[in-house]
Amino acid sequence: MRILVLPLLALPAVMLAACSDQEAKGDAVDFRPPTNQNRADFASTLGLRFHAMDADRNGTIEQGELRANRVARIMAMDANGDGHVALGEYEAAQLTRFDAADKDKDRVLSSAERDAAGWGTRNRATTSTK
Ligand SMILES: [Ca+2]
Ligand SMILES: [Ca+2]
Repeated sequence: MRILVLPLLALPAVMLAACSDQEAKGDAVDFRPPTNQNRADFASTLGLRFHAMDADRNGTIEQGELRANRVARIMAMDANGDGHVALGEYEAAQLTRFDAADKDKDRVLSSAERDAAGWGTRNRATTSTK
């Protein structure tokens, strides 16, 4: 898994490094390299992201395991209201979120679609944390 994930994480860093000169001059402070994310790739990251949040490794996410800025968004995924977000609940909510953002229904999220949905930056930040 590490072999598959690292190039995906490294590519944006390489692209950002290539743009850093331009950013340093302040010409493109908000510039982010355009990227497309297909649904299967997105789905394949969900388990890792879920387990990264499950600090006590009990297989579910509880409110106390979340950073303050994530509590409302993640705990809203608790579909059965038991106070825990199970992997299945997390995956279902995230794929619903992906599909809602995928306006042209091609199962690929463009940067424009992520930005329009208001979660492009947040999604990249989530992916790049441990
Ligand atoms: Ca937990
Ligand atoms: Ca639950």
